[in-house]
Amino acid sequence: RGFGLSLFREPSEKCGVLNVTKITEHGKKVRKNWASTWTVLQGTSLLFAKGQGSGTSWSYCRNGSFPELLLSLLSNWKHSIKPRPAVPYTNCRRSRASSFGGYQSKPEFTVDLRGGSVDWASKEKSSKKHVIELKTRVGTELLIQSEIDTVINEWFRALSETINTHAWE
Ligand code: I3S
Repeated sequence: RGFGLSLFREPSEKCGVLNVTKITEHGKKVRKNWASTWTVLQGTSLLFAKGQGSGTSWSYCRNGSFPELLLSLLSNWKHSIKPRPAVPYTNCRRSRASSFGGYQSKPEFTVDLRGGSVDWASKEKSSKKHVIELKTRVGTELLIQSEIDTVINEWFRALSETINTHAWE
């Protein structure tokens, strides 16, 4: 099913710095811990970087530009969201994607988007603006946020597209 189409469809691939917190893990509520997190959408997986090491040049990354990173760091500082010790400028080019970018060998955690859902979070979920609520099939809920509306809108579109395309896999 859909094989013909998927042959011509580019696999999703997007990366950038987002503010992320888990709110539920395997159906159980967990304490929020917002952190600025290097995020990569690779196929049907969403990968989040461990705050260690520094990756390769990020000119490879289609979605993370230098001004975008600066803006996000400044805005996080303003909103007291702690930065990761080193933001990995991960290379998200498909040819190198398997290594999760340069020196970054392993993501901190990964979620499978298949069978998940994505929506804008209600005010009850977070007082922040531009918050995406992502629910996975296995009962993990994440909040994903950026102060930059164009950035978060693009992520919303990419996540929705991936989830809708692979809903029945
Ligand atoms: O939904 P909550 O619990 O009111 O979320 C806020 C808290 O997690 C707070 O941490 P402490 O309870 O440790 O003080 C965070 O600093 C806030 O950022 C959380 O709220 P927002 O609305 O920013 O997601």
